[in-house]
Amino acid sequence: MKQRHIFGEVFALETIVAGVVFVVVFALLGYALLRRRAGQQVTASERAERPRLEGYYVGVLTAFAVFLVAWTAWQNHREHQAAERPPVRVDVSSFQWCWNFSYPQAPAPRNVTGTCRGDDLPTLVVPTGRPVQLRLTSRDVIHSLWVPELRYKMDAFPDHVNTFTVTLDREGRWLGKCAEFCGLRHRTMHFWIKAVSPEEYDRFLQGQQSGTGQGAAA
Ligand SMILES: [Cu+2]
Repeated sequence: MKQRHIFGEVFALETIVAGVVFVVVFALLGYALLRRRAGQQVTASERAERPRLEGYYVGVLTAFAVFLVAWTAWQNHREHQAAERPPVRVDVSSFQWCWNFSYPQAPAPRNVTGTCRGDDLPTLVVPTGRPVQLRLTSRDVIHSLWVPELRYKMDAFPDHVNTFTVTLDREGRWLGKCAEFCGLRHRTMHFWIKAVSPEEYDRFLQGQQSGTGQGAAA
């Protein structure tokens, strides 16, 4: 899965950079502590400034920061690149405390929802190998759509539509959650995302196969 792969790269590189900075800072701290232990007859330097060294330090930090921001923005751009062909569109609406998925391209209006109580979780059905554009909004407070396995999370705001496109390259089913605290039953606000073959997806759109878990379909 492309987005999972890209986020994996971003996470790995940023972890390496953070790890190196951590080790360097602790090494310098340890060196300073050991070298300047109390009781040692070390004369303090009379020099109050080291402009050149400080200049290098600021330069290296700035270079790291600029690189990380630019690289992350580029990866984000890669991940959000426009699809070559018209995407499958799903309108995702979040509410306290569950989800609604509607499929405007279905021959007849197709809507999937649930109560998010117990096993009554709605299932977001998508085809494999085709770009899927999710249009995400909220009916009440801010929620956040999060699929940990796919490493994807995006906020859902009332009166605003956030759009993102994903392409899933294999069939499967993954648990999605709400990642923004939204009230009493926030912790049970789960859903399934299920990737099926394009043929099965077409059958689903035509209402020949529920594919909706226990969520209600209409
Ligand atoms: Cu929530």
